Amino acid sequence: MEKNFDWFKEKTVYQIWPRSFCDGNGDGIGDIPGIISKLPYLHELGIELIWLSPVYKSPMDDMGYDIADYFTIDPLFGSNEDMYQLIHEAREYNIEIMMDLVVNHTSDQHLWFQEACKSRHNPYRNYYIWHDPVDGKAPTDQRSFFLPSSWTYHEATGQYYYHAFSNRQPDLNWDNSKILEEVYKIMNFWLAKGIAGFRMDVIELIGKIPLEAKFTSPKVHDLLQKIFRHTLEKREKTITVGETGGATVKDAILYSGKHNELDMVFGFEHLTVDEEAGKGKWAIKNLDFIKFKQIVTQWQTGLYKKGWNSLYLSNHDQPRQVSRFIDPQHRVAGAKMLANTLHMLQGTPYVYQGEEIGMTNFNFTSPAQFKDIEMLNFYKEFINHPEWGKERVMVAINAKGRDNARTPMQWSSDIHGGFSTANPWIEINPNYLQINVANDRASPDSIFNFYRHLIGLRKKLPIITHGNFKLLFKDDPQIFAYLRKYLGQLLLVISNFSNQDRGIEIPDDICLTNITLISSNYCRKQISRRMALAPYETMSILIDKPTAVR
Ligand code: ISL
Ligand code: CA
Repeated sequence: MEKNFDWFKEKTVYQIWPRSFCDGNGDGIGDIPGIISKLPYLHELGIELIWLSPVYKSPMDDMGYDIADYFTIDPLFGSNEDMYQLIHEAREYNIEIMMDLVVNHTSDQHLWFQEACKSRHNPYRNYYIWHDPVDGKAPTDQRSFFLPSSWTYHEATGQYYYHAFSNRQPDLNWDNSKILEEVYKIMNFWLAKGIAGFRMDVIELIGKIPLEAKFTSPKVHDLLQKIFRHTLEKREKTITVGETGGATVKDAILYSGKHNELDMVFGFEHLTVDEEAGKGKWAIKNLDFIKFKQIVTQWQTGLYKKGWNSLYLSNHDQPRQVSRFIDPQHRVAGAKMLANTLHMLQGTPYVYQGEEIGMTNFNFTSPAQFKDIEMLNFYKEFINHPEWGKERVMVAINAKGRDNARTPMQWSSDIHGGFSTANPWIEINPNYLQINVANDRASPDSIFNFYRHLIGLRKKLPIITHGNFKLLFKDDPQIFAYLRKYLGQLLLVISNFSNQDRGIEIPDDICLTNITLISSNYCRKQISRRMALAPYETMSILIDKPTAVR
C-alpha cells in the first residue's frame, strides 16, 4: 500500500486539549472517557478528524508536552484501554484521530533521562545534549522559550544539558541515530493501534544546532524524510501536521509539497501581527490588519499546487480568537466572520475546542489563578523588571497568556459549566452562564450552527478545496475579501473586519449573474454590486458560469 495524499482534504480537524474538554470521572480533570462521551457532539458538528493534545504519562510540568512514557496513557486521562476504545468508537462516527507527537524533548522523568543522569558513560547519556561548562558558564547564552537560559547545569555529572523549553524538558539528541529508531517505534506502535497520524510538536527544532544557538537548520528535512519512510509511506490513510513556528512559505513547500515529509505544517507568521517585530509574544501592539491579509495571501498563493496549508486562528497556546480580533460588543457576528474568512480558504481547517461557540479569554486578576508554566515563568521573571512591572505583565498575560485557551469547555449553564461534577483544576470562565454549548446548539442562528454549515460546505463544494486565491481590496484597512476560482466557478468571500458599517462595491469584472449566497452571518437576502455591510458582516457568494450568452 502507498500513502494517499488527498483523502483528508475536504475534512475539518477539531483540536481537543484533553485536560479541559470533558471530565468523565468527576475528579475535575478532563479525560478520555469524557471525550468518548462527546463523540456524537463532534459528529453533529461535522468533524472527521481529531487532533488530540498529549495524553501520555507525564508529570504535567508543561501539561503533557513533557512525556515520561510514550507507550502509556497517563492515569489522569484514563488507561490504554480507554484510548483504544476512543480510537474504535471514533471510527463509528467516521472520525479519525491524530495524536500529538512530542519528540523534540522528553520529560526529565523519562527513563532515558533518568539513566542519562547516572553517569557520563551511561548508554543513554548520548540520547540528550550535554556540554562541558565554558569558562565556568553555559556554552551559549541562548534563551529557552520558558526560561532565561536553554542550558541547565547537572551537578552530579558536571555538565550542562540543553532544553529549548523548561529545564524539566531536556532536548533529545537528534544527531544520535538511536533517537530515530525510538521514534519509529513510538509512531508505529500508535499507528498499529489505529490512529490516522500525528501532530508533531515543534518538529522543526529537531534540526537545531545548539552550539550555534540556532533553533532550526535544514537538517530537519533529512530527519523527516527518514521518519516518513519508516512509518508513514506504506500506510494508505495517514495524516501529519508539523508545528513549525519559524517556517516561511518556502519552508512549508519543502515540508508539505514533496510528499516525502509531512502533509502540512502550522506556520505562525499570521499570528505575529499583534506583536512588535522580533520581540516575542508578550510585546503586544495593535493588530496590523494589512499585514495579516498579506501573510494569508502569501501562504495561499505560495502553496497553491506546491504544498498544503493548515488554517487556524486558535489553539491551546494562543489566546481566544474572538478576544484577539473582535470587539466584544459584536462577539457573535465577529466569531462567525472569522470562521467564514478562514473556512473558505484552501487548506485544512482546525477548530480549537470552544471556538465553535465563541469562547473568550479569561480575565486574570492574580497569579494564583495561573497554571501554565510559560505564564508563571514570565510573571516571575518580569514582575520586577524595570521596563515591565506588574501592571504591564498582567496586561500582556490577559492578552496572550496560554491559560486563556485552557479554561474548561463550557457545555451548559449547569454547575462547573457541565464540564465536571467537581471543582475544575483551573477556574472556569464565569461567562459560561451565557456562553455554552447547550444554549448555542439550540439556536439555529448560533455560532455552532454556522461552523456546522461551513464544515458541511467544504465537503460539498470542490472549489473550497481546489480553487485558487486572489486577494481583493488589498490595502483596505477594514475589508478582507478574496476570490477563489475553479473550473469556471467563482467563490467570492467578503468580510468586514471592523465594528463599523461599511459600504463596498464589488469590482466590475466579477459578473453577478448566476449567484448563490452560500454563507452569511446576517439575514442578508439581496446581493448587489454596491452593498452596505453591517459590523463584522461576512458572506460567501458562489458564482456559476453564465448559462446564457450575455
Ligand atoms: O506558546 C508559544 C507561544 O505562545 C510558543 O512559544 C510555544 O511554546 C511553541 O509554539 C511550541 O509549542 C509547543 O511545544 C511546547 C508546548 O509548551 C506547547 O504547548 C506546544 O504547542 C513545548 O512542548
Ligand atoms: Ca477526570
